[in-house]
Amino acid sequence: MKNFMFISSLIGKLSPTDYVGFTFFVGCMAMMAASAFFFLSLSQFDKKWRTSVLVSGLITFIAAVHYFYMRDYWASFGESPTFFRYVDWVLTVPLMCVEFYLILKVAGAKTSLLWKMIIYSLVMLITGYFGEVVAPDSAAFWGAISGAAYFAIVYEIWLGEASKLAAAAGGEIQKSHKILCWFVLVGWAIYPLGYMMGTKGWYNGVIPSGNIDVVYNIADAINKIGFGLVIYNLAVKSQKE
Ligand SMILES: *C/C=C(C)/C=C/C=C(C)/C=C/C1=C(C)CCCC1(C)C
Repeated sequence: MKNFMFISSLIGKLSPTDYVGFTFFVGCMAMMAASAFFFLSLSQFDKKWRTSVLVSGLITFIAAVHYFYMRDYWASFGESPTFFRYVDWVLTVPLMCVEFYLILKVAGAKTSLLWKMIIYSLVMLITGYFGEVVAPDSAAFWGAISGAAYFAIVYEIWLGEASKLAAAAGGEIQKSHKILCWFVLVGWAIYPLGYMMGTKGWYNGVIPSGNIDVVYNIADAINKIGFGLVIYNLAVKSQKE
């Protein structure tokens, strides 16, 4: 009994009716399982594809560690772990941008594309953090800058240099690039919607706060694991050719 109480004081307890907590818990497991899958598959790929699949695994692994903390934070304080979410995003979103570069390298992508994408994503997340946490009174202002950086990423991959490189590469690479473009356009759009719903005077009455974490948790699973699987699939197919 003593041991049990010791453990439960270390690990926040989840109530069976806590659906937000449940999605944190499931998110944690899903991210861990996906990481194991990507890491254990590495030996089947040659050098050219190994890095891309490794990065897929790093993205879900970093998320798994954050989900472990976020689940506990939620269970202990009943609050949205906004800070941990942003730390997670600041590490994983630039890595997703790196994936675009890695698969386009065969078509001659230059490191300038890599840096451009990383900088856009950092601007998007840092200004978003300002609007959500540091200066919520000017959430609209920071949200607009963040949104502009988001559109810069969308432009780059749909119409800019990255899309031209994908067209030049053709075949499986072009097909996978297109799917990843959809992830960014549709899957990533959930986050700014959540931001607007959490901003007073906008739509914050639409979804009770707390439930927005359910939306983020489901979006994260799709965006991180799904994104990684597209790359895994591309690596498998390209290796066969
Ligand atoms: C795995 C996590 C992902 C893919 C997170 C993506 C996050 C975004 C695309 C966030 C975007 C935001 C805006 C475009 C404006 C408002 C502030 C943000 C940071 C929520």
